[in-house]
Amino acid sequence: MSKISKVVARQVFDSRGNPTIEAEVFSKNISSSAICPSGASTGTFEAFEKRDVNNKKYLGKSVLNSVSLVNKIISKKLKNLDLHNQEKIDSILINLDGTKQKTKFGANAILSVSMAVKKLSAKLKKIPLYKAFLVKKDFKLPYPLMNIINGGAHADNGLRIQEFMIRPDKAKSFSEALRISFLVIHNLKNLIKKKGLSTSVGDEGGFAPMINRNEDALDLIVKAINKSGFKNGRDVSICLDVAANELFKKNLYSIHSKKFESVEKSIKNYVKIINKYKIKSIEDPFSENDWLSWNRLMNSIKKTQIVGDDLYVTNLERLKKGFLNNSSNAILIKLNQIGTVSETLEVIKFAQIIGYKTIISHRSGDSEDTFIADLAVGTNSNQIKTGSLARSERVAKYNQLLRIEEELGKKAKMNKIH
Ligand code: 2PG
Ligand code: MG
Repeated sequence: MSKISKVVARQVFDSRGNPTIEAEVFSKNISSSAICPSGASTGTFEAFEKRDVNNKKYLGKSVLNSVSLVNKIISKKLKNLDLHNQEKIDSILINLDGTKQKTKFGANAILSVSMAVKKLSAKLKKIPLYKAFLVKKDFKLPYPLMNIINGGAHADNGLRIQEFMIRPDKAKSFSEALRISFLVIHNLKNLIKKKGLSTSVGDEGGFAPMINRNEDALDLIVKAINKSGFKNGRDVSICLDVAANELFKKNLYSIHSKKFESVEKSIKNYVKIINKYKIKSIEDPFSENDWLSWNRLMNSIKKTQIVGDDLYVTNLERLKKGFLNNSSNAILIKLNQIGTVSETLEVIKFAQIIGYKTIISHRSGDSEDTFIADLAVGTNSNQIKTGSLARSERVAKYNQLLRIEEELGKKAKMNKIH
């Protein structure tokens, strides 16, 4: 048994330059640390992100109260506990907070500790982190969902849809998946440049050119795929995150243009773009409480992956409701939506039992922490969504997957997406 000797937290900064919390867990003089990410387009039912709203020194964004809660309370409570008993540690953290959405301590404080415990446990067992989750052998690598054009809340252009992604379906290995994505991204950059538009990137590393029609972004991506020598819908697929919470008002949606339209019309337009652009995956096509519309979309399409993000917020109860309602066939997994590693694993296990695809995801405000890369492999998740091949906080996750692929050697196989 290895015991926790102390937990130390500190305020660090995320990729948007906002304060976030890093926790470092010690067992004697060995330690591991983890950094909590932060979303911009968040779901109402997510676990709470605690910030010092009244402290104007950091414009109300500092996390110094959470840091002190970890240093003064959590550290004492976890002292001498068995470091390898993740479930017990997480349940102590959950009970210590005692609220439904972790509003007392904040999911940011709790999660950073929970992740650091997991990392230190693997370190002390002398196993790589990906071997410390659900899968014990036959590890598989996830397909990357690369967000190559940013819109919505992640950019200042007029694009309605938040994320235009590519998935290199043709790839037989992870390094090949990155090579294919690399080619498409570089060709896309040239196409954007030729149009006289800016090639600067948004929060998740995708380009954020000043275009405002979804079709303009989709046409550019199809061109880039073709220019790279691939076939759209076969070698490389287009996938979307609509983040429709942000585009919803009084039962109407402004997804396909600035104009608000009915659900029926929105579904018709979805079907149109799915067919025209061979779109293979759509995340959050409708808002988080609009269960009926999710079900109507599921009944209107056949082969498209429909992903619940804000709908489920990595919460088991909401996932169960979605399953009974036939709302989607995949779930996005974000650790900080629920707040502990154990609860996240519980949701992944359930999703896989009911046949849902699991997609491990970053947040738009992220860091150099690569925990989610190992989590994707260690839970046999089909896909990972962690931005474009730009900005180090995004690329860090892809680089970690390259290391895992190298370590697995000949045994490294890609996961199944179909
Ligand atoms: C999403 C995420 C990550 P955010 O909506 O899926 O891409 O964005 O972290 O801003 O919620
Ligand atoms: Mg999303």
